Amino acid sequence: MKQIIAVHDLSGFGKCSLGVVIPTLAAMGVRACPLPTAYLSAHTAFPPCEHSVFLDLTAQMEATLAHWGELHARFDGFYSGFLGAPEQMEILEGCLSARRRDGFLAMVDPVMGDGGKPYRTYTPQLCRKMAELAAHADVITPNLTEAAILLQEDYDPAPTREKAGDWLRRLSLGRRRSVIITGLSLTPDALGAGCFDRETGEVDFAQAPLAHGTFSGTGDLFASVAFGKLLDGASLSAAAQAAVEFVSLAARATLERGGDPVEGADFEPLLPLLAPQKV
Ligand code: PXL
Repeated sequence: MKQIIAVHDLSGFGKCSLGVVIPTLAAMGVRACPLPTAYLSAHTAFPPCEHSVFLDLTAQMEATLAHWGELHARFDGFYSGFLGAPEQMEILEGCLSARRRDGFLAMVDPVMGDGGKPYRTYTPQLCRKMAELAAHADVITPNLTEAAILLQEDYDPAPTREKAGDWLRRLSLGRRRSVIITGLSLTPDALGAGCFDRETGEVDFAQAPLAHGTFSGTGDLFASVAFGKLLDGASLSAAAQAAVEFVSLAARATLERGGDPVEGADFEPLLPLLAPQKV
């Protein structure tokens, strides 16, 4: 069974981050060992209140990695998302350089913002650190807001194919990493992703029916499915297509049930669709 390090926050309410990553990868036959960056009482799309909890887990991350080292735990990959503090970057850099070996897959979802704005807890310093961490990745999965931050460009909610292709190539840092930009819409009734595969040097687009609404956590759901597929040996464009279709299905099912998009997509009943094919 493949085993990976999953670096994200744990949010108590609102489906996102480790609450999405662990069950999704489990459904795909991958054991995700959580290395939580922070505990939040609810994700940041909910307004803060006097009781909101944000517990920075930087110190526990360092100790946890040391413990895993003593246990000689072996990992097939690393997937990081929401970071809790700039100091976590050095810890993760050390974690990656110590564990890299042939076949190890490092994916960084540079979670920083959405809708053209950084999330409430993301300072400019934390965004700079995220860009440094992403430089170590084999694959990155920014949304359009995060792509603009990484490239220091103005946010564009609807780039043309040509502009998206240019951003994808530039984000690959001269083919050092593959790139999937999420939240790209090529026609009014579709939403999906664009990808640049460092192996082939090709740009490709994956699209699926649009579900109207701003869903929390769908970037995490997308990245989890794409990562599971890549670990299973899928090409970048096949992984992106599978992820786009699964997120679209979960978002549409949520709307059909009258669910609230801010609470996230109801992906749980659909997880059996991700099960690896039995021979
Ligand atoms: O889905 C990205 C994400 C992860 N973790 C937390 C968030 C968000 C987006 O809002 O608030 C805590």
